[in-house]
Amino acid sequence: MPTRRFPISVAGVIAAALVNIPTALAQAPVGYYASVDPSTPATLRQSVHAVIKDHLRFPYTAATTDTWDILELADQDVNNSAHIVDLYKNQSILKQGGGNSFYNREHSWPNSFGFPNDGATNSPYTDCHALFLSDSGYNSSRGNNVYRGCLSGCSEKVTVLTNGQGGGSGLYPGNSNWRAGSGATGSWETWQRRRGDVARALLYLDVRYEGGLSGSGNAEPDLILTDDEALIAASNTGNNEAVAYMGMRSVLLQWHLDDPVDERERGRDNVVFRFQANRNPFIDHPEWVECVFNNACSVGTAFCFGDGSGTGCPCGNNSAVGAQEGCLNSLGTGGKLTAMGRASLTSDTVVLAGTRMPNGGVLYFQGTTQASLAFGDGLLCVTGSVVRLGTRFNVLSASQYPDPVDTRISVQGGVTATGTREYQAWYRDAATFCTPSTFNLTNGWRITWGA
Ligand SMILES: [Ca+2]
Ligand SMILES: [Ca+2]
Repeated sequence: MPTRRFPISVAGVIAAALVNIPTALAQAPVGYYASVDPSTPATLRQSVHAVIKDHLRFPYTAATTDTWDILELADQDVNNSAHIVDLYKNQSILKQGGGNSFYNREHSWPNSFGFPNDGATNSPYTDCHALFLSDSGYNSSRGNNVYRGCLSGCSEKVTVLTNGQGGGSGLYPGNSNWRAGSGATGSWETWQRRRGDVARALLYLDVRYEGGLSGSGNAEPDLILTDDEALIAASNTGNNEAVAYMGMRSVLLQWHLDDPVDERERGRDNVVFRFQANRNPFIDHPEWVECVFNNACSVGTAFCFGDGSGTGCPCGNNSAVGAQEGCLNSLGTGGKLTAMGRASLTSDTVVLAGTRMPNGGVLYFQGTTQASLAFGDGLLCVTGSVVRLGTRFNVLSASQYPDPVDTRISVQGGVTATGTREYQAWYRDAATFCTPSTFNLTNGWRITWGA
């Protein structure tokens, strides 16, 4: 009977997947983002700001640990610890240990737009999440130009082939940077492998700096990304400002998608975290960009609820009507699956998030058909052609797939054409609860993949 064949095949996929549950590769410390509330753009922005504000500020230049020390580690050549690789030219250069004629410190958000006067209370000036070592000549060419694509009459600033990236010239856009004009009406188009890095640096600044006073009572600017050239131009006053603008916002959001987070950028974030004790949330959670900056805090739709509205739960363990979660588990909660990010096959940032489950093994999987069949202590909502995405271990009753180091869902799930896929999470539940089975499931979640 076909209705029986599907659960058995799914059970086989699940059993095979749980032979080895890998330990999650450490990125953010466990619990670092535990207080974050992703319900709405406002709650996510506010709660992320609360996590990353009041970082440990290091001086720009000093005999003690300063930004040179931090940046020479953050921008260290991954294949040569005696060298750095600069942001715009991508050249590997022997570390100089401080002021030199080869490279200097690039404020990706030009400090003249809002925070030009360095001082012990001016945190953005020395914030290493947004400072990069740059070839001095290229830094000078970038000047105060806003980040955006070449408008017209641009000059090329080529990259050097280093560690398999960069090199070549003459063909737009190639691996080159392109510049024209100056300031708010000018443009600097960062080359393709680093444009996501500068985008996420500026997205970080927008959320890190929200005005008001720091925990130690110092005034901080509210830094805001915009596409409004007049607002950007008006921010270049020569003084520290209460509110300042930079752009272009829409371009940076596209650059974030064009150049996904990679191991090098994660390593950079980890180095800065070691010193400043705050992280760039958009490196750890690229999917949050959709919520904070594009007002899209959910992607897809929930289905197959353990609330008795469809198939009843196996032992009457129905969850509350309207909760849109799975059947109740041994914690007395229903496992809940949601998703956030961009469901695009060319720039996939989707993350599946599971909550309200016991701390134990969990498997995120994909299928092609919606179902609603009693299975273990819950309901199987997803059948058809089933693909294992990844196994996790719930911590604080929650987990997600993918983590930053994992393969994207669309790739792992082999989604090669636009259309819908169905998702669910299977997790360990106590044998003494409900049926003798040791597992339960969340609600189902449908995602429609676009180009
Ligand atoms: Ca990059
Ligand atoms: Ca802000």
